[in-house]
Amino acid sequence: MFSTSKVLKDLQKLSSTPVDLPSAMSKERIEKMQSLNAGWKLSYATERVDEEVIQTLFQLAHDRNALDLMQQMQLGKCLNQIEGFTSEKKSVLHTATRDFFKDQLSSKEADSARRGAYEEVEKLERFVQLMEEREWSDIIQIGIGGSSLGPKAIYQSLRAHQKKPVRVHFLSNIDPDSASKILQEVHLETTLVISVSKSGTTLETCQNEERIRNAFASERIDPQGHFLAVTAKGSPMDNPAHYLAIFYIWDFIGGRFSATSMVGGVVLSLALGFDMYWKLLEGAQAMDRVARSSVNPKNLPLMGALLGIWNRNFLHHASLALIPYAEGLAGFPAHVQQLDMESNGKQIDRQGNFLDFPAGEILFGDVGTDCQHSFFQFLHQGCDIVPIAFIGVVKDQYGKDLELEGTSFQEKLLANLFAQMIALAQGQKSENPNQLFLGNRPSHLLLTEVLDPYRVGALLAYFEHKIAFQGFIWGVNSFDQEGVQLGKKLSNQMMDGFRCKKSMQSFSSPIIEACLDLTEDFL
Ligand code: G6Q
Repeated sequence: MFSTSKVLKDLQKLSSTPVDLPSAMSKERIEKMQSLNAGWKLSYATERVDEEVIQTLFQLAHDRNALDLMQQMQLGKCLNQIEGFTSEKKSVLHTATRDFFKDQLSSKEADSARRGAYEEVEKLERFVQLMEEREWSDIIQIGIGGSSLGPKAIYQSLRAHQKKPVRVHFLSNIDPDSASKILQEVHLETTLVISVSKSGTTLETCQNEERIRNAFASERIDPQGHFLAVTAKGSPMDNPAHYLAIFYIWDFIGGRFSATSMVGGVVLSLALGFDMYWKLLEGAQAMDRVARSSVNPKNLPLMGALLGIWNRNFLHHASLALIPYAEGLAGFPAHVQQLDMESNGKQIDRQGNFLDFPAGEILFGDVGTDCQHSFFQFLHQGCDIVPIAFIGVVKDQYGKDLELEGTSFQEKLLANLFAQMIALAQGQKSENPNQLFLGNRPSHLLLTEVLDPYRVGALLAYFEHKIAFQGFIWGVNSFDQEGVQLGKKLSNQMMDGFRCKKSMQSFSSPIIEACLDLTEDFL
């Protein structure tokens, strides 16, 4: 197990005297503790680490075969499994959905996955050309979880580059108001609907598709030329009679890791253009190569993973705040929250043993500077220390920045970002306890030039690999999500309960009856 290794003892010893940031911060430290790759610079001078800690964390990565497992993952080895128990038993090949550029990986599994993925990409390119003739006012992507969050985050991050006037809506929730709101905004005559569900059975997606089809019917519009599907071959949704076109994804691509597959590809290509999607894939693949390259600071996702493990397991901080100082990245905290918490929110290792250390982290976030005016009080002076992953961008996206009082808005944004990092790290001495900042609140920064598809692709893959590395090092299976099943099962029983109530039948369980009775006073 993780906690019996020698390197763990070394790290535990080092963690008893972590770097004191208020005294350690210096120009040299900031200049030294940075690393640039795939368009992104990682600056980690404001983490409570020194060279010895970094080297020992690298030793941990070596001992836990992190790089080897990353290579095996990208080659298609079966890594999504719990040995000796019923589990998904699949390879994890989301990287094959973009392995079309330099230094392609070769194995039977990776080659066949890449071939299949490339066929879909070619089909999509042809389809987008055909669609050029049609003027869509609205696109609705119906899908939830992994079939929504990643594509939505990417779309938002690149919307500034959108040339066509089409409006894009993401419909995920079973809340009736979600569909009602979108239906109020769209012109159905010129609306294209993309239903995205790998399984083709997800309640929210199937019911929302039905709801939108009903809306077409009530306006007497033939839905035939309006609906596309993205699903797995042979799923209940794989029905050509229902859709203008169907694009495929595969079982070895986990939902939350599927943003670069057709799950994101169709909506991004139709809204932003195929070229943008292609560049996104190129950026993601550049980070895939970085992730399997070496154990050193150049491997940005590995560095991010190790810094997180240092904070989580040795400095005992359970949370991580993800704060992009970029409006375009507003959807990233929600997407990375799913990636991180669904992947590593696990209590057992890959052999089925209970962990004797905590894995995963509580991830939340929002864009700066807005959140400086909301939850940053807690981050500066709260009783718990919350490490922060900042994201910064040097140039604005729209090219319409304005200089006022000697600084541009972008400079003001960056000034705030740097100020937060330094304030959290260095703190402030004061006689007045209310104005005392203890400092030693760790953070790191991912910085890039501008949000373009290449860099957004690289950022997306950075988080995918950071989280996979942490899972490899903790020894958990980051690629399943059994934890969501129990709630699903019970919600089906609750729905049966509602049916029984309406038809005055008796309930199968008094607890279900009592839950449904909670609504009585409001009906
Ligand atoms: C992600 C999960 C989950 C999944 C949704 C949608 O890794 O598997 O969030 O993406 O439940 O599933 P479908 O695509 O099958 O509808």
